[in-house]
Amino acid sequence: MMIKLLLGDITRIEVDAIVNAANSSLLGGGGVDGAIHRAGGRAILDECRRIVERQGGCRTGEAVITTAGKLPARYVIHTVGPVWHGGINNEDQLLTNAYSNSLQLAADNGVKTIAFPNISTGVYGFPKERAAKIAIEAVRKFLKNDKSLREVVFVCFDRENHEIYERLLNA
Ligand code: AR6
Repeated sequence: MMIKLLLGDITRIEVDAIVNAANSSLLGGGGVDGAIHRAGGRAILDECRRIVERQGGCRTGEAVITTAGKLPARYVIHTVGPVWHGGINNEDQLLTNAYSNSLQLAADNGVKTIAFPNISTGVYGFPKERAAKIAIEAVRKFLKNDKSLREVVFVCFDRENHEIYERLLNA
């Protein structure tokens, strides 16, 4: 199958690209963002800085690509999910965009295998089940029209997200 589910740390996954749940500054933070920068080393931040100089960061729902530094992956795709404000701020669409723009950027860079964390479901407070439905739907829709990607891995860090994805993917 093209869609895989894992429980664990995304910095250890051997795929062409891992996706980072970043913020608009692209200059690092906590959660998965912190873990990726810590494990990948300076090279990632250096490239993020150059992107910031060039285009002034990354807007919500958009994505940029950098080296993965010392990580087993080749690239990190940094995307910015929406902060949850109760659903009145176009959060669903912005989360869809974060997934689909990451996938498009991956395909444009020859990526065959890609791993996603559960974007926006940590500090940004997006309801987990709602986010999982959006993630799965965005990935399935993209894979229908794209023949270059071979594998998409959802990497859950917490059991609750893992159980939600397991149920939704098997439904
Ligand atoms: N591998 C996989 N998933 C992880 C890892 C890991 N090593 N560490 C955490 N997660 P969050 P957000 C999961 O808060 O909600 C940052 O400060 C975590 O359990 O990392 O999009 C950024 O700089 C959760 O399910 O990202 C932004 O400011 C998921 O990753 C802000 O947080 C996302 O949680 C973005 O918030």
